[in-house]
Amino acid sequence: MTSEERTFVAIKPDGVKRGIIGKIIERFEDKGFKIVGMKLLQVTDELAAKHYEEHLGKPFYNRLIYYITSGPIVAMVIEGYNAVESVRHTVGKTSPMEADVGTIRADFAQIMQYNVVHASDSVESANREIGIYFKPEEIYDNWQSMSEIIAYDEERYTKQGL
Ligand code: FUP
Repeated sequence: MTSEERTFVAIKPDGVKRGIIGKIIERFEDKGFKIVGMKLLQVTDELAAKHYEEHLGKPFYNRLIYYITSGPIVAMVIEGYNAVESVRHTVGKTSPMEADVGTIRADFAQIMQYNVVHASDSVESANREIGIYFKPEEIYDNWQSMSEIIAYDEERYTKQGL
């Protein structure tokens, strides 16, 4: 069974600085996900601490905060079927060396410290992260994406016994 979900994605400062925002967004659009929120913003130390609170105290924490605040990010809310897992699959493993070829991290990054993109790892994290970066009125979902057209077709076919 699949379910409609929302997840939080960010193109990190290295992605913005390298000028590959368009290429990364293209991966999500090509997959058929629906982008319902998107903005360029500078992450403050306070915001970074909230986002990465689970990593507080880890050896890489300070560098992680330094990196995520080193320039603007593109924050997105993405909707789709099993969006959390599916987006993570599209993004690839944390380390670009281990990520499968064809994933964003494998194709655009070399090392874990600069892995270009963030994606929520659970529905709970997604809700928390969306809440940190977006106000409800900054999310626009009153339009039909391909996934919704697919869902509509699916419902129609099922009803018709096809
Ligand atoms: P992910 O969910 O794949 O983004 O990975 P994590 O939440 O485990 O880690 C968040 C970020 O911390 C990663 F994107 C990169 C960085 N990190 C390190 O720099 N070193 C580590 O050992 C683990 C993570």
